[in-house]
Amino acid sequence: MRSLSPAALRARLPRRAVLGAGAAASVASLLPARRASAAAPPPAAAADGLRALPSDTEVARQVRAEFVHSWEGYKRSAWGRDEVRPLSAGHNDFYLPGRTFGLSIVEALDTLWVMELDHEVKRAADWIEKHFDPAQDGDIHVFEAVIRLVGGLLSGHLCTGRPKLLARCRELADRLLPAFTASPTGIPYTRVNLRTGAVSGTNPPLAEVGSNILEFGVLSQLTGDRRYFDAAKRAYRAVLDRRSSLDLLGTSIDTESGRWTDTTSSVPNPPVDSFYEYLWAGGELFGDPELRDWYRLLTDAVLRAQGERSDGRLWFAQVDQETGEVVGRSQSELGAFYAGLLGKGGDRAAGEDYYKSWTMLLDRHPVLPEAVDFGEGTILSARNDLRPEYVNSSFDLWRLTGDASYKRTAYRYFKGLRDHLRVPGGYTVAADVTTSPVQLGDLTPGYWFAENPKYLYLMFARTRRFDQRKGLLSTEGKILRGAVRS
Ligand code: DMJ
Repeated sequence: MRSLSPAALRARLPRRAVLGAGAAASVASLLPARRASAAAPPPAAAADGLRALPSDTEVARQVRAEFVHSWEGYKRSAWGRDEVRPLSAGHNDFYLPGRTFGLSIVEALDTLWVMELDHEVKRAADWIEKHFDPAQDGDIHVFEAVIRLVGGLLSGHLCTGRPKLLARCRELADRLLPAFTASPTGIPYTRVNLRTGAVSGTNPPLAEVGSNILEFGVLSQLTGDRRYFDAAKRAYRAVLDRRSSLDLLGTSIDTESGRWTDTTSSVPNPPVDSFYEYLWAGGELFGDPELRDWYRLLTDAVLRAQGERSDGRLWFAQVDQETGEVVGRSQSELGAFYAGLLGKGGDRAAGEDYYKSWTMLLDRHPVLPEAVDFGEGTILSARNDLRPEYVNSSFDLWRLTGDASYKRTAYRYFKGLRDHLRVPGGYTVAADVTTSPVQLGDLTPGYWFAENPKYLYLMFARTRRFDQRKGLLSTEGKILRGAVRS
């Protein structure tokens, strides 16, 4: 894999795609009063994080304690339901109103295991084996079922060895499969009724088209049944066949006609984000040369057409897939995962630079806002949905480089959440991170139990249960390779 230096990347950017001085000045308004530069002392928050970083063992202990705090909150107020509302002690039905898949239990399973909370692992796995119902009568969101439930059951099986978890996983996957097999193009429908198999929803964004191949591929490996992997690969091929002359993809596409319904290339923002992550990871996990080639081809095009540098910061603009014309400069926090992906995919310098852009925001907002406009230098959404993407990249880049600075920024991220989003009932989302105190919402999203504490724990704990060299996690933080049972 080729590594792209910042200088090379800059040289490859089309002139019109590089921000002018005016735009650069407005980006600066996202910076703290004391600007970060190589010569200047680090901003207060960074210096504090550096001074205050305890030993790895101590950080791992703190992270585990905070995970247990939120897990106990879920158990107390919402056990068996999808998600907890930690302020009101209520719950949220994530998939179907009035129904439950025990989402937070499935999400937490491998995190509980990796943290050696074995009594809780048994309790969670017992609940799933007894109560998890993959045949409920309702139209379920296929993508959210694959990355959270199929992935959670798979990793739960890989970590614990319990065969019934794999059986539940396979039954659910079989019920999701019509979304792929009923499609004339191979591009999946967005919803399927788990009981009847009826499909609906013909306008999936790319994340929903591609973010299946890891879960379906591992399921094929474990069962010897190729149908899952083949369905996921067919969906990828259908989209790659429809790339533009610039080798760019759009944002959403029609299941039945195969025509683009949104021709904006919006990498790494949602709703395309994990489409690209799964290309790289699929190539890695299954040794599939086509997936590897597709990742390289598309990533070269994205770096060429969408990368923008301003004030030394790297961001990604939205462009028309046919003309390359810039149509927007918004950046979602969900896109922060891309720093780690670029690093893993061979573009280490670009990945590290993109990570720095997000760290600059962390200097200013210890709890990151959901979205910014890097052209205007404004916050587009001041919410925070307890997002894991920044620390996902800390984890990926630390594993790749061994650079301790990623531990320091990860710890600052952790402290920001603990200082601002911890409540007696666990951890909650924020309605506005720009107010003091931060204005809180009332939800612990299921992914919290799968992602943020796990990335942090795996960075600091010297656990025997995870192989740092071989380990591979899904977009939902599920351990799909590298769980060490013994
Ligand atoms: C998670 O469900 C997954 O990481 C997904 O790929 C998109 N992001 C959410 C959490 O923000």
